[in-house]
Amino acid sequence: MTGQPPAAPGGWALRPQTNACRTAHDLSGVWSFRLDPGDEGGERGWWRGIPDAVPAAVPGSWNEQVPGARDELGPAWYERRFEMPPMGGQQVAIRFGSAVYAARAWLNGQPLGEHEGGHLPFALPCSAALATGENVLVVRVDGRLGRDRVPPGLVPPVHTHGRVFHPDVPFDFFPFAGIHRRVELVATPRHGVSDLRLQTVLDGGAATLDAAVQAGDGEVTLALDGEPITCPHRVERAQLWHPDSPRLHRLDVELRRGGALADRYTLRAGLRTVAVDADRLLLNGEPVELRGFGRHEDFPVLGRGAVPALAARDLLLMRELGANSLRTAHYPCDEETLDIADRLGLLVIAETPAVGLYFADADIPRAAEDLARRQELALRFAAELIARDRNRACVIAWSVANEPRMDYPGAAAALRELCDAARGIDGTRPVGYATDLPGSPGLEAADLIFLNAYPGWYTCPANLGAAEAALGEQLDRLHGQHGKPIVITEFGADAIAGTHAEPPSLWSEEYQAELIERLIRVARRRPFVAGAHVWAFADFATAQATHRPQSINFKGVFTRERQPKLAARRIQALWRGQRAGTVHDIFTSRPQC
Ligand code: BDP
Repeated sequence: MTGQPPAAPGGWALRPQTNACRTAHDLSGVWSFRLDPGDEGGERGWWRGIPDAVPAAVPGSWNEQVPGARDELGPAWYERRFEMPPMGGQQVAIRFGSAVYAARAWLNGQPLGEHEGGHLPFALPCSAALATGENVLVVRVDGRLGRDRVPPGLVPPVHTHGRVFHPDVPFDFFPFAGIHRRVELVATPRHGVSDLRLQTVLDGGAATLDAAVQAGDGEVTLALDGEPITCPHRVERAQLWHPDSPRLHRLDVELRRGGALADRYTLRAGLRTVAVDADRLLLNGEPVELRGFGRHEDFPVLGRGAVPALAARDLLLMRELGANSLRTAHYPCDEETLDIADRLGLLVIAETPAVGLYFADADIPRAAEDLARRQELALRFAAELIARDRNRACVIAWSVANEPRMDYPGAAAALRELCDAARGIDGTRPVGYATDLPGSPGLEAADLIFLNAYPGWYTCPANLGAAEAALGEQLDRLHGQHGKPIVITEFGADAIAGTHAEPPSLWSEEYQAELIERLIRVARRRPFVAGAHVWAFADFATAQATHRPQSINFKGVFTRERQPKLAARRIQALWRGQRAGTVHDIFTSRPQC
């Protein structure tokens, strides 16, 4: 065992689990809910319990769930009553997988604490407030937008490509709000195992696993697949984790005091390395081609509420299409999605919630303060994401932002600070940010280039030949300038399912399929292009705008309900090297995993 990792932000680094030493009691279910657009619940004492509430599900966004709440961003109040399960005198906390955007919680009228930032977990210690009988947990969730938040809202249109949405967001997805992921009552031993960091090094056919464990006093022991090990531990003829064979090992960490078991933590670990070597992205020392999608967490009624069935469906469909990769755009995904990716061998680019960053605010009061605060939050959220996901085999790169406005002074320095901070916390994965402005300064700070490009849609629309040429030229230029691997993190076209046109024209399934196929072929002709992610896996809800019919972004290869468009079978044929099957084949062929 080498070294103690520094404490994770918030102390929640280890995901809850239930075993002989730990308990995670799921509080998901039907909670009570009430909007508070006038923000008067605090004065009225709703933290003791909310009057006149309606039932609402957690996890779930309130916007499509509660009638009349679609465009309401809060604040809103949630209440959950529960009997205390046996907790055996351990330290207890309430752990939220994600509340968007800011949350404050009380237990039995006592304040527990607060957390800012969606899509990332936080744990609020609650031992002192817990009652032996019925407990009343109240949570105030504020999803309102602001220039001092990340992602920001209420941004002047000059920073949003002139696009105006209602609600007023500078990003292209609906600002769903609510308690989006599992809430758990978590009991852990005092002075137990508090963090764990794994690292693999390869040497010929062998892998060396190192583990840094942070724990209270006592003797720490490790076991790999049930066999005691000491770290660094060399595995001869290692079965490496890879999309073709996503082998996961069971790693048990035990802490003993005076011979007695004081704590245990179990992790599924994959042995694999990721590196950038000149203009190649290497997985286990070999060049890898990322074939995949950007994926939003979005489904009718649920909004962004996490449901593992949806994640399983989506990731299984990705594998069916021959994909081996996804980007969690534009925020960290649910942890159960990563469980599935680990098992299916999907290579994940994990993105922070820093979408829509901008670096100037002429004529706006508090502009400098807001800018400084956005950067502080972007740094904090990157650290929280890495603390959560750093032991994941499936996570192969960090994306510290999506489409920051790199054409402003100060942007390059801010992105350098973000990339350096991520690399400083985790030196085992490449770091980058997805950019639509690769000609602006900033990419020097990235280990690889994540390029968002829309030839054939936003540029040279309806001109397939020009789109191919434009992408090819852009890729060659970027390669010449930077000599780094390029992943095309977004490209594609909107297609309204059922709209057909021959010859292919904008908004038709044929145009989308043809454009995607042609651009993938352009990318594949260039060995320095480490992959392409189609935008997007499925159609998703946006705020209202004149350029978003039905408030939907139709760039999905599947509809919002997960029905395939023509592009799905064309992509499957390309990526699986088969004749184009029928759409029916996508659903009936045997899983490839
Ligand atoms: C890209 C954004 C993505 C949008 C996409 C689009 O990164 O969030 O959904 O454009 O316009 O620039 O479809």
